[in-house]
Amino acid sequence: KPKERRELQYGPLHPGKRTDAAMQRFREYGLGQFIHWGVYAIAGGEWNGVKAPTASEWIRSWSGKTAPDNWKATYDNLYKQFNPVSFDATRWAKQAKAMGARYVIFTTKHHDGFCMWPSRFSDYTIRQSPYQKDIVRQIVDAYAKEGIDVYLYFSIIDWHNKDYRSASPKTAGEKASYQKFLDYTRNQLFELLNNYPQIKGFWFDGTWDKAWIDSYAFTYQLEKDLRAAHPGLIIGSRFRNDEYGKRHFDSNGDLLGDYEQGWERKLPAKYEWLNGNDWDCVMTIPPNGWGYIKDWSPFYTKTSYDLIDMLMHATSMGGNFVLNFGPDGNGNMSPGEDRLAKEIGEWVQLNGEAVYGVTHAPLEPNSYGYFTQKGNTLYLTVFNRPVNNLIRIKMPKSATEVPTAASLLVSGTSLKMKFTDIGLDLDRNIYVDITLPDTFVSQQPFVIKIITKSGK
Ligand code: JFZ
Repeated sequence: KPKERRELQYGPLHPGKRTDAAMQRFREYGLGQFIHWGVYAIAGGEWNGVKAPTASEWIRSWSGKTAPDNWKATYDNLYKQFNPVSFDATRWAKQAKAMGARYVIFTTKHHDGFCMWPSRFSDYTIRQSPYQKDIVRQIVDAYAKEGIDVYLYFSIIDWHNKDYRSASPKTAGEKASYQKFLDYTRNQLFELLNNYPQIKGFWFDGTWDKAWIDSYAFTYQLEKDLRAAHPGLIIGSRFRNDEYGKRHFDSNGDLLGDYEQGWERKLPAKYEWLNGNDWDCVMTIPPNGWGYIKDWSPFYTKTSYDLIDMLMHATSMGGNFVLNFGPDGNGNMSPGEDRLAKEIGEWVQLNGEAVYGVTHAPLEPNSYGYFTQKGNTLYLTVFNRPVNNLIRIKMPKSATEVPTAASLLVSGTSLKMKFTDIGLDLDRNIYVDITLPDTFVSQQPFVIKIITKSGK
């Protein structure tokens, strides 16, 4: 017997998928850039004997044996040294553009509470640092100028605000204090919308505390008001929960927000897991570190090959892939990030047709690589080239589109294509063999472009 649906007062504001232009644009991004930048960049994962094993942006809360007693106070004074003299938003934006990023997500405020814009509602902002200038504005302007859509990361957790708490408020005093925190959060969000009206959305984080979860009536209204103030605004599933405390998906399993925001440093193995929802995957280069890390040498850091694989994995399942950068305290990307941005950009420059504005292709996954689709064109990005140079594609017998021509995207060279009976099976699937020329050598993943035509 089908489970009865729960009557919800604080479920999704937009049941079903959005069809407006802003959301359609989101679906077509393909590749994005995440930037984690704040006071933690000065520490770079290691400061005063404190060494964050991974997540360097969390260093304030690493309280291992070697941490001095006054470590948190030390961290809370680091902003007095935040003076990224080399910061040039235009340089970053141009790099992101060259990498092929179509949107950027920038940390306006991480868990430590430090605001990268001069917030009127806090005394712990870029204005109080020696640098003084509004960093969020520079990012928004420079990226917008490059045609890259801007999203603002915002942490609800705020270790600096004395009214912030993780446990649910119990006493009247606690409740009044937490209400102050909620009002502060609301004020900051409207401040960001007012200051930077070009932004396309918010990327929320730090929303897992019980106090926030219990504030579902407040957060519901807040989401409603933010959307009303900024038509087209995109908010992921990590902002709020329903009245039963269900996060990302409500008590009926329906998505909260415009896209699934839970794909963090992981990718779905099966397209079906996504239930047709929009989504993006945010990914670090080191194993789990979002802020600047001085020394990458203890870690495996992903190569451009790894990252392009993940990019195509994501786009083949209808998602966007967002690569994180953690600039240093002076305002420079690390040399490793510079190199990866360049390598990814070179690849995307050649193969972008298979990356942007594509959808999931309704074909069985194969071991060669990933399919993406645009209208009557299929793209197969090959990561594993078979030793016999023969790519066999299985189409379901129900396929209404059949392949008519195949070529190498990078050169336009047409490829021999034959329907084969070797694979003929009881299900009468259609098998198409594409032969790669022996003379075609590639050190990179490459794309086979397949034109299909209605065959029925
Ligand atoms: C959060 C932050 O704590 C972290 O510092 C970083 O900003 C990242 C993007 O977001 O970390 C999370 C949040 C959620 C999950 C994992 C890490 N999650 O749902 O698996």
